Amino acid sequence: MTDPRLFDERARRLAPRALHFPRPGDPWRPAPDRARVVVRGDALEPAERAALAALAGASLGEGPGDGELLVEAPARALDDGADSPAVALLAATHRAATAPPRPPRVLGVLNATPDSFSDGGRHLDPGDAVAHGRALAAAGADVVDVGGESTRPGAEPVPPGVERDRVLPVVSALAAEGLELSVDTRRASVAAAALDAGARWINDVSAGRDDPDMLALAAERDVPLVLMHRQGTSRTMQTDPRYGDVVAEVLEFLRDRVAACLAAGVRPERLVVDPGIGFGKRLPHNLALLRRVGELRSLGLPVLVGASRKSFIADANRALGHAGPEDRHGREAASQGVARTGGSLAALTVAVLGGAELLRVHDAAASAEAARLAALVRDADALDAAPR
Ligand code: HH2
Repeated sequence: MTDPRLFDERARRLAPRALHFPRPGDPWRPAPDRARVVVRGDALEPAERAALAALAGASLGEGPGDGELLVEAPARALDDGADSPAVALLAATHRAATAPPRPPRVLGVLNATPDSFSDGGRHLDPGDAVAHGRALAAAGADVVDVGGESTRPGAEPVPPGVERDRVLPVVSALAAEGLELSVDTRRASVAAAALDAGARWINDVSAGRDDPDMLALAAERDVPLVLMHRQGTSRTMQTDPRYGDVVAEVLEFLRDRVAACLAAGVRPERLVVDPGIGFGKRLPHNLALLRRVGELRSLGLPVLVGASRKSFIADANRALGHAGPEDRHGREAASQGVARTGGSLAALTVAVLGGAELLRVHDAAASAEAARLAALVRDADALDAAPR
């Protein structure tokens, strides 16, 4: 359950996060009995530092980033220091990061666009799009994510009327068949129309920054809202993305956006956070976000990862001296679904092992199967609970 302390002013200044991979050889998930939380040292007041240092078995050391402090303590000890705001915040951060993730759910990508990077142009006709949405659901997508504007690097924005006309007939038809739908849009007017037509989620790659009305809409309709990190805009984001510690910066951004949502009246139970793989990130940034996706769980919210078929997979191949099919045949191969399958499933597996609960994918059948298996590996006792 989300702890509001994770989003208050104090938390935003301290920018706490649970550290999952401080050393090679550490386990995939943080040990529930040992808290390992990073805070910004210069925002820690002397009394708070003293309260942390006084915890039984605690140690304060240098954190991974500039000016950061790594606090390690037995989780039990954190309860004893709950009077101190910093200790209470650390306890909440640790609890959120170690809460067992729920079984993963899959969002199938349905782009009713002429120019999406993977399936652009294939589902521009509403009949084709509806058929594909149906197929995604039949193949195992729990939610179908309908978009009418490409966000691929370099994409030009489309007028809202055009976006609405692409999305609405598809949403109406699939909602009438009982599918759970999300609308992938940065515009409140498009989101509102899609909700009226039967969509149940808003997926906003701008995290409510591109349209000042988006957060109020999400609050009023009380629907799930995906907040994604993006550096720059679609047009510019891959020009020269830079970060210090990409995970810390993404986390800080998401914490700010969550706070803005709460201030606008969105209930925390409705929020989902997403590191925005490929949105203003180079290969090392994308890999770090996948490897350390569990740190995003310290916000206490479900994490969504969309890595499916993205170009970082081709970048990884190239970096390792393997030209993938998409390097030889360009976008055509990717659009036929033959490219990047292995990389997509590998990225999804890493995300699930790190505790991602939602996966945005193109190939619903293979992804749902991979997600189930990865979750079974992650949650060793899940098999005992499952019917056989
Ligand atoms: N990625 C894309 C679009 N929407 N939404 C979320 N929450 N997370 C993502 O990673 C994400 C997203 C880009 O992929 P795609 O829809 O396949 O392509 P395009 O943007 O070109 O339509």
